[in-house]
Amino acid sequence: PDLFQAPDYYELDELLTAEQKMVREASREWVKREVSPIIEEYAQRAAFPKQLIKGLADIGAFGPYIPAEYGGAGLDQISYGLIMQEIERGDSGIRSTASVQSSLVMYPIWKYGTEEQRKRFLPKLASGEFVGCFGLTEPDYGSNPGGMITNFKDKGDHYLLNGAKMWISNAPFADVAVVWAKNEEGRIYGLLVERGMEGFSTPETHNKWSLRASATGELIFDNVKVPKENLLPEKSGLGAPLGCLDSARFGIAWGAIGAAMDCYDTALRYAKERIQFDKPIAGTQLQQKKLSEMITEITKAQLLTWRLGVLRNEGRATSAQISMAKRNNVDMALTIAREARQILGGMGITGEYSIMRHMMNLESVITYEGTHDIHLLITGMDITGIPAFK
Ligand code: TGC
Ligand code: FAD
Repeated sequence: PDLFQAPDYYELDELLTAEQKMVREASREWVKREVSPIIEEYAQRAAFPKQLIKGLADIGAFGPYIPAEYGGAGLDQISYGLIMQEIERGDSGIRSTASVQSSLVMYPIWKYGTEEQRKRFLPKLASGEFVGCFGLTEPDYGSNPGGMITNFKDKGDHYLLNGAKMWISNAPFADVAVVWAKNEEGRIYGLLVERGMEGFSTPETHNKWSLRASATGELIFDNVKVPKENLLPEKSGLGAPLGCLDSARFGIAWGAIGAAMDCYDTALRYAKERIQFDKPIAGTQLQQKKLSEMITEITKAQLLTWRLGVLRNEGRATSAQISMAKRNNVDMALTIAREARQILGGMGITGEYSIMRHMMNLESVITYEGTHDIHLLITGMDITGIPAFK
């Protein structure tokens, strides 16, 4: 059984509304019931549990903040964050699917698309009938997506798309891909590329040690004819994909807390039960130091993220503030996962417990959506005014 108990050391529940708590409880119960019992087996087999798509839609994880008229849950940003926290408490790979669908596929269609595109795609994405993916990263352009080579040419009645994307979550089974490509003037636009279009293929990436329950793949475009009505017209330039990333990174800042909570809770329970030298290892100073530091860091991250949620609800959160939270919280979660694994001794390396899976997953989370280094450089640029990337 999943015995998870969420830590709330500073009684932060008092900062949440009744609706936010209700949304969180529904997600928490769903994770306990549907994710925890099966996730280890899927991760071991490196398979995505597709049967969870319907449940993700039911708890509002596909487009939590997208208005109800387009099928979204119409919730606030903190509710969105809490849903991501609970899902990642189960597994980062499942949270990835929700992040991509909500913030990287539904968000750009909602914000940069036409009314016709919104009506055509958003309700199906919200219900899970369609699954989407987001193609920004290329083999030679990861941290520096502005250098992308993927391009499209105007052929009169359609666009001709060529290029390749790499490391794309959900790619192997996505029905629709939001693809970022340059036009003949070098300006970046988003295009909706649909499965079945000739010249479009999505080979899966195998042999990952991380995010094994999430399917990752390439997007290959070999003279793909994209109908003109599939271009997202309302925003162009690198700021368009980066605006989506703001929303996804915000969700990941919350999600990482979920993974950290699960590791802490597991390690605390184990340490109280595990007897060595005739006493629980939780009674030793060394293990207490680890556990005390974990709950301190989780509490700090919870406060940071709650405040960021308030700012985002008010439309005031800056990209640099989001970067700070993503960077801090993912690093915090990875450090906790590594320490928690040690508390479990040999048991920590097995699939009997969730910790090693979280630890390996977080190695992707600390790299995608902007690496740990890139987010530090974003803070550096924000406080000094000088970009150190180039
Ligand atoms: P730079 O010159 O700074 O900016 C170019 C234009 O973009 C604007 N901008 C933003 N707009 C909205 N939101 C933001 N966060 C923005 N940041 C910048 C900026 O104002 C400018 O606009 P304009 O109108 O003047 O053109 O761009 P740069 O080339 O120097 O790069 C900046 C840098 C390094 C921060 C950026 O490239 C970056 O963030 N790189 C990291 C790449 C990244 O995060 N990739 C993620 C791929 S998606 C993914 O990983 C999904 S995983 C999903 C999952 O499974 O959960
Ligand atoms: P690089 O950019 O080559 O970086 C390599 C190292 O160099 C890093 O440590 C980096 O911090 C460092 N570095 C880079 N530039 C600088 C600099 N200026 N100064 C100092 N250090 C620097 N992308 C998508 O578009 N869509 C997805 O759905 C998606 N899903 C993913 C799923 C997984 C499992 C993974 C692993 C990745 C995914 N990505 C996705 C790609 C991800 O966003 C990139 O891996 C990430 O942006 C880093 O790019 P890169 O791997 O090319 O590393």
